[in-house]
Amino acid sequence: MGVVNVTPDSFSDGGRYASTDAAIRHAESLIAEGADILDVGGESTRPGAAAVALDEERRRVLAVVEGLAGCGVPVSIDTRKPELMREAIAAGASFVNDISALESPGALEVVAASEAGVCLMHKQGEPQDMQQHPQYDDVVREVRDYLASRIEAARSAGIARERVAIDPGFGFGKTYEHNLALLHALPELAALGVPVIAGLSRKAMLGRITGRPANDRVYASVAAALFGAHRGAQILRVHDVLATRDALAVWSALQGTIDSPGSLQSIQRK
Ligand code: HH2
Repeated sequence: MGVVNVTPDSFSDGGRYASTDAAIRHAESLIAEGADILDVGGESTRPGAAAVALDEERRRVLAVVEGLAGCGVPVSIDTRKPELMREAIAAGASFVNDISALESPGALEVVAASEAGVCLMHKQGEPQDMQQHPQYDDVVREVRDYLASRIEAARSAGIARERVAIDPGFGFGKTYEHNLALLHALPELAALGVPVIAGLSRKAMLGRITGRPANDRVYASVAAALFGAHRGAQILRVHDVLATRDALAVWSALQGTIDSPGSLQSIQRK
């Protein structure tokens, strides 16, 4: 899943694709790099970010979603606002990525009334203050139980499991240690029986490990994405599609040589 941030202030690429044209060009380059899905967002949810009004978020993203209709890959709308979910779906989005797991009043109904897929993400608190004092008794159990309850809420509203993916929400009201615990526990989340999305790309935990600023975390992000995939994430939300795809291709080819040694010959022949 390639990230298309149509924002002035996203934490790693804010302002680079803030115009409709720049965002569409960026999206097209992500498709050329091998993105299977595009995630278009008009509100930064980085720690400390202020909320964006509906009109402004709409102005940022709708023309981009429309412009990408027919681009060949599914378009996801990254929003918490039910009105914008509905409008983006009408404009061609076929997936809703909601960091509030459809908790906004009316959001479950909007997705239920469509055929769109949906990502239900866990977060603790709101972007403005979520990193101030994240607290859990048992982060893995609490995140897993929350996601299970949101899958059930979606099902009761008429959204079949086949349309649902879940995401532990790395960095959304989580300390470094919470993020690590969740990364290790991805198999437990995958056991809930729907695809798991992992969004680790360029995030602060990678800065803490490497000491590098957000724009310099490509290698760190690729390593984290591989680890996430290895632990069972089926969708990787990334800024650096080409680097991630190449790494995944090599990793899975080499993995194949371990799982079935015969495939080594087929790689050698290439
Ligand atoms: N992370 C961000 C935004 N949306 N959605 C899901 N499902 N999972 C994530 O981990 C996730 C997300 C934050 O990253 P980014 O969009 O690059 O930054 P910003 O919120 O500053 O625009």
